Formats: sequence, structure tokens, C-alpha cells
Amino acid sequence: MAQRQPTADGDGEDDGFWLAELGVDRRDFMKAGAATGIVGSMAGCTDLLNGEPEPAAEAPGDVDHSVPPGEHDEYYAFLSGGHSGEVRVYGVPSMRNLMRIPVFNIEGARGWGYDDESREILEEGGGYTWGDAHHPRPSQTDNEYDGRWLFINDKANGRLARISLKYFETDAIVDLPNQQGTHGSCALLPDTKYIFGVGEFRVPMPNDGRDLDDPDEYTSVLSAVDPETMNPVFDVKVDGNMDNGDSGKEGRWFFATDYNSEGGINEEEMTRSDTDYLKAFDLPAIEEAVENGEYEEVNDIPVVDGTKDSPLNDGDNPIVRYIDVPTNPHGSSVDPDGNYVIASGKLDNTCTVIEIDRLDEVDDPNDAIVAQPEVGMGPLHTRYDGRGHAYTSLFVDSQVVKWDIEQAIEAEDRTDDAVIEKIDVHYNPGHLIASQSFTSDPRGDWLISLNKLSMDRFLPVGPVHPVNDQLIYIGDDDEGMQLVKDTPTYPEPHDAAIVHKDNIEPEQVYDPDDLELDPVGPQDTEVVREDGRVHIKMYNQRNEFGFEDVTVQEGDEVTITTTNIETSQNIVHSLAIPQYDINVKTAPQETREVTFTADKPGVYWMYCAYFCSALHLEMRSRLLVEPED
Ligand code: CUK
Ligand code: CUA
Ligand code: CA
Repeated sequence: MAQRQPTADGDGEDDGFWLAELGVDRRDFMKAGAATGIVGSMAGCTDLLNGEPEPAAEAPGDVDHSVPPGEHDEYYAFLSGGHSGEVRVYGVPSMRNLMRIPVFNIEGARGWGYDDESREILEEGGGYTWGDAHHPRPSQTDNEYDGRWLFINDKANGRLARISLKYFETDAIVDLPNQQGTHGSCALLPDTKYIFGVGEFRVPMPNDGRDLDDPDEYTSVLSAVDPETMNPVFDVKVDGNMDNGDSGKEGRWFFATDYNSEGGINEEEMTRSDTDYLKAFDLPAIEEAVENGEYEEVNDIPVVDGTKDSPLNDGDNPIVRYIDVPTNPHGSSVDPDGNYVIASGKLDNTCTVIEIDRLDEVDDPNDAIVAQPEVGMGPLHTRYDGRGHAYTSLFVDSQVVKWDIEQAIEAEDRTDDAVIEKIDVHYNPGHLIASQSFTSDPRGDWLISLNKLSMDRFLPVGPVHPVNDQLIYIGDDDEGMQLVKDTPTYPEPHDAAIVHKDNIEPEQVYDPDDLELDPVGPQDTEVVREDGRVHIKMYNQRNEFGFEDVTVQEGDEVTITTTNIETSQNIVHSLAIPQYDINVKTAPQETREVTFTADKPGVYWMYCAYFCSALHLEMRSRLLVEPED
């Protein structure tokens, strides 16, 4: 069993040095420790939620995670990029960063936001230039990752996005008009019938200036989106707010935590009550209400009333069940067998285990609670190894705790009898993720702890630190959890999904039939001029563009369509136009288009920004913009 270090450096001596270095006053530190009742084991202890953790010496495990040069990882890990707005792809177990996929942001290397199509996707998605991406969820068929899509939320602007896993490229963003702060994003399982945006911020509905200072009128909604069309299907409005969500495995239930049952507008109000809710949405009952026209329409979306006093919640078959769970719960997650949904306490040191099938059998949904194990301070999120164990991140304790679900059900509530072991992480973990954890068949080998603070773990790089994504081996129940690797990461991943390589088949070359634009081959090059509009159709390949020179007039609206006619994988080109803010990337067999106004007379060397061959530097053409007069 992994033990917490009794003192910062593990020597049992005074650690005033560490505390001073961290700028933490020793008395404050002791006080915080006393307040949280864990003075005896101070590693990682903090002033509840806000304090600074204490560095702990940790011997790396001896598990071999290396992937030799030239060999492939076993898993893809998709990490959300937080407020960078992107998704990152890592190989596991090497933790090598393989790719970044721009989603809500604008990004030069992938040309995202620099060609007409991606601009249109961003524009249709609300026209914002950043997003706060938290929860990447791969699509599933029959409760197994199916390699079609990855979905992700934008907490900042109330949006959901879809990434094609055929091309590792964002292909749709939907703006959810009745939702501000789309936090959770999850598929309805087993077959990804809907994607849910879980609305966190309560606002008037519609949020058009009415009820500005009347918080009782604010509401938050669960939004269901069709994964094929990416159009909203219906909303369910609820009392309180919502935070994280997860789906049952049988297509019936969806769950979301609620930390603001109080309907408060400040911290004091939001933490007033001893309990908040886990909400259980009964999807067939909601669909029936939509079919029967039992909704109001807001912003062209059917909004079903799931508040506590709604007639739809009156009777034997309520559409939303409100289950009392301790103070300000955060994560909610369903175990791989689909038997239990587990809510994590955040301000309570327990997790609450609800037996899903019981929801149908009991009059009071609180009677479906079957366990409340004590796990540690600041439990946030729970994931699974497929062997009956749950792994919960402990933000305040800076630990990951492994516990046994069935044992928790047998044990007394509010005891730590179900806890198997704890491991220190560095520091203050948010999410954690295990391989294939959202499916019905987790692999139980690797776990990543996505830690918010890295403090002293890396060379200092100024006041903004990287976050620390730590790889932990969980495949050996006898040896226990073993910390294997620190990975400094640009801020700030929240959640992740680890997908076996056999579940994804990305294309190496575009299939032109998948693209909206017709390809331009060497025979198709032309310049079409009409009424101040110029359409340049050209191709690109090593080491040339379709034209050596193109001349346009100042003020012309210019569209360039360009096809990478290469068929060999890995040969990417781009069309960069200096001083026009354009860099359109084209991968093999890809066609892209860009439209701009030629408002600056002069000579512009259109060039390729990908180093594609020995004559890459010579791969350029002139854009000649003739002055008006
Ligand atoms: S949230 Cu960030 S640590 Cu958006 Cu899933 Cu919990
Ligand atoms: Cu094409 Cu460089
Ligand atoms: Ca609360």
C-alpha cells in the first residue's frame, strides 16, 4: 500500500524550509491542517480548496512505460485543452504528444480559421475565437469506442463540437442558444443516440435582457444534440444548476450533478445547503413528453419542464428524479457494468453510490443510495479499471484513492473501509482517466491524473506553470498504483479519454469524396474574373503551385481554391500569403478555399509553410496586386 509521506521530504524532520519556499506561513499551514483534520499526514494538505500543496518526494515506479523509437503506443489519449480551446492527442504509455486538434480556437499549423470552410464552422458556432474545452467524449456503439467522432464542450460560450476521428479534424460546432456554460458533454449510451451539453450557468430564458436581477427566474438546461446533424433536439430545464454528467449504459438514464440547488448567485449562497442534487433524467419519458407536445419552444428548441414542481414530475414516472447528495458534488460517473452512478462530494469527503436499477423500485429516489464511502478530502472525479475498483481524484489531499465499490456497499457509510490505497500526485488533481474507462470494458492498465499544479516538478518557466499530467500504472493490484511519469502540459486539460489503437482508423490521405470542394488538378487550373471578383483555381505539389504568378486589381475579392495533388502520406503543403493573414494547409488529396479582399497593392510571395522537400523554399508564386490607379 502506497503511503503518504509524513513530511515534505519524507525525513520526518521540520519542513519549515519547504513552507517558506512556497510562501506559506507555517502557522497558516498548521491551521489549515487542523481545520481539515489531517494534521497527522500533511502531505498535500491545503487550506480547503485554495491552499498550496506541499511537495512530496516520490520514487518513480519501476514499471516500463517506454516505447522504443519507431514503435507505436498502445493507446491514444485525447486530452481537452481547457481555455486553449483545442484537443491534444497523446500516445499512452509514452505520453508523447502526437497531435493537436484546433476546435474553438484559431490555429496556424492546421490552418484552422484561415480557410473559408473552417471560418464558416467557427462563424456558425457563434464567431468566438476561443473556447473552454473540458470533456472530450468518444462516440460509442454497443458501449465500445467506435472511432467515428470525439465530442467536446465549450464552457465559455455554451457550445458543443464534433471532431471526425477519420481525419482528426473538427467538423461541426453547434451553439446551444438556451445554454450558457456548457460544462459536461457526454454521449447517451450504448450507441451515442444524443450528445448532451450539461448547462452550468443559470440564466433567464430566453436570455434577452428580461429578468436581469431576478435570479429566481434563472434556469439551466440539459441540451440533447443529434450527433449526425449536430442540431439541437430538445432541452430539459431544471431547478438548480448542473455540472458534470454521465450516461447509463442502457439508453434509459442520464445523470448530472448539481452544486447549486440553492439557486445562489455567490459562493456563500451556493454552499448554504448541506446537500445538493444528483439528477437522473429518464430519457424515454422525456422523449414521450416531446412527442406529446408537452413543451414550450424557446429559440426554436422544444424545452421540456423538468423542474421539481413540473406536472411532468408529478406522478409515478417523473422525467427528472432529484437525489440528495452531500454538499456541492462535482463529478458524476457510471461504472462500467452500468449498475451504479457515483457522485463525488467536492466539499464532503465521501462519494455517493446510487444503484441505478433501484430508481424504478423506490418511491423516494434517495432510497436508491446504496453507499457513502469516505474517500478523502476534495473528491472530484471517479474512473474505473473494470475489476470492481473505483479511482477518485482528491483535489485537496493531492492524491488518487483506489476503493472497492462492492465493499463500499457492504461497509458502514462514512467509513473508509472500502479504501484500498492512496497515491500522492503532484499536485491537486482535477480529473483522472483510465484506459477505455467510459466503455463497458475498461482495460485497467493505465491511469492519467490531470493535476492542476506542478509547482516544483519542472524547470521554472515564469509565473505561469505547466500543468502536470501524471501517468500511473494500475495493472497490478498486489503492487498497487505506481507513479510512472510526469508530463508537463500547456494549460489546461480537464478531462481525457484513453482509446485503444484498434478502435480508431484514421485516414492517411483525404478521400476527395468526403470533401465539399471539387479537387483542382493540373488540367483544371484557371483564373476566372467577373465584376471585381477573381476566382483562382490551382493545385499544389512538390515544389510548385498551379501558377507562377497571378495578377489581381486592388479591391478585387479573391477566392483561391487549392488542391494538394500528392498521393503519398505525410506530404503536407500550405498556401501562406504574407501580410494577408492567410495560411491554408492542405494534406494529401485535400482541397481548401480561401476568400479575401486584395486591399494592399504590391508583390506578395505566396509560399508553402510546411517543409515538404529539399526545394521547399523554392515552392512559391507571386501574387501581384495592381494599385487602383
Ligand atoms: S471539470 Cu475541470 S476538474 Cu470541467 Cu470535469 Cu472537474
Ligand atoms: Cu510544400 Cu513546402
Ligand atoms: Ca450547494
